[in-house]
Amino acid sequence: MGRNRTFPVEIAPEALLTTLVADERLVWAVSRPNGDEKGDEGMILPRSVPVRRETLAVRAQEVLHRNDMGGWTRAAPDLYPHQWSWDSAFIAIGLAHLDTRRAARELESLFQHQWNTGKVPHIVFNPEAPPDSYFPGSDHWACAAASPDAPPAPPYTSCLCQPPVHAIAALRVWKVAERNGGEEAGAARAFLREIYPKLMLWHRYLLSYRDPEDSGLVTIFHPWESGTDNSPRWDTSLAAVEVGDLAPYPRHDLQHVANASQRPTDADYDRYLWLVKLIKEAGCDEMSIYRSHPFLVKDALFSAILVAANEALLEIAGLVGGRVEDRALIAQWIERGRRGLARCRDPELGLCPDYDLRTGSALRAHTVAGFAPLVAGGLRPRRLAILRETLMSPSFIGHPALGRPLAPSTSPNDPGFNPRSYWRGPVWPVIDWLLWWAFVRAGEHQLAERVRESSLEQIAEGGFAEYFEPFTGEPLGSREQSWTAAVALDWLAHGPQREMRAA
Ligand code: 9WN
Repeated sequence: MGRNRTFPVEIAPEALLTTLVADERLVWAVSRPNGDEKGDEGMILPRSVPVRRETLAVRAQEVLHRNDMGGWTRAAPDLYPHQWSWDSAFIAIGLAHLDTRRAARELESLFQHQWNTGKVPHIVFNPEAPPDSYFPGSDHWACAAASPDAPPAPPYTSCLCQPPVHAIAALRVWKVAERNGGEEAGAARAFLREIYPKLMLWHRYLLSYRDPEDSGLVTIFHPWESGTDNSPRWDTSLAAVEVGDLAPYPRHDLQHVANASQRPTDADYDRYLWLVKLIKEAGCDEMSIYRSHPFLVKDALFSAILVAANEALLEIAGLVGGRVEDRALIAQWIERGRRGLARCRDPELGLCPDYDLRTGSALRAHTVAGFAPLVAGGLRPRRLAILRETLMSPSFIGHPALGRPLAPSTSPNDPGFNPRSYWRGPVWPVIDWLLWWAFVRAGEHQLAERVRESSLEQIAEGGFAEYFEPFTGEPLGSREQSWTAAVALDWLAHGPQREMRAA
């Protein structure tokens, strides 16, 4: 991992426009003072200025360009100077519309650091990032390299993982390259052949080490593995974690946001670091962790993403001539995942909650992760209708005070809701991408279009922020977040007509 710049996205804006933007309409950017000292420097638009889709595409491309580290992309310039696993998958989805080879490279570089067990680490640390840029950084995780299953280090990796969006991204790269044809399609087919066994190993890891119960649901050991770190989903389970002696530690993350309230609290961080300490003490060994760890949770959204990723993997297996036994196995994984998600349904909530293995009880928070079965797909019409109804209800998109019809990460009716705090309320574009994509696959094109359109408006107005305040649309968290730019590019490449054709 070095800073060898090979990013070939110096495409002239005009070329980008013709290849990328499927929908030439305007979106409206409304500038509002947001009260944050730091504000968004990119957002210096006068009130109600129309932003052409082309301009938005060029700006998104520039964000990815600036965050490109040569073969991999940092999640954000200051707050996240390393390579994150599920961010990279979303980034590859966006990059596919700019350069399919570079998009493939994004995934290849991440999978170079796959563990022997098949685990794809949640962070690959950039050795060139300043030591005080992110905590816990590589030195904190260096011990993970002592595991016999760890990849050669440096670069060091964390020993956690994150939701497996990668097969979905790999298939997306292939589809764009196939449409472009010629040498690009040939290169993408070679990429699929190379990544397929690695994806197979990754999914096998999740379905064995992380589901020894054969439940179809993935066990996470840390809220960071969910990717929705401080969500009220984890409040009950985290409250039960008794934190022992912890050495003092820095909160570098707080330097990079306008206000500390946008990030997890110190009490959250104590628990995060205590869990990391226990995982390190267990030698990052899943069996030991399973025996004694105080945080063992079946994550519904992670499990649903795995189902959708297995569908993508099955298609990839067909394209690369994967073994018949492997294809049968992937098909079983999909069934197993769908059955597991069906079992965790909560008719009263209208959602699919997570499940605490330690207490044997459901974690009944009202969060967007409860729509996991939508993401997994393959729902019967009645079940789809219930989830759609819950999503459109005043608990989520139908809430009367929302600035835009986009799902807040936590329902404003949940006691843990906080509109400015990270995963406790703000709208996250990547989650909207997952919902949009689920609606497209389910043939719910009007809904899909509403999500796409509102998300693009939000980004045109607020920039490529990490997350947005759901009532005002104020950009929060990191600016120039790579995956926000990436999903914007994917949305721009999928105009409404194209979605209709996908039906
Ligand atoms: C911890 C990089 C990552 C995302 C996660 C998001 C946030 C890290 C942090 O940033 O988590 O992994 O330090 O807060 O919660 O989803 O992958 O963008």
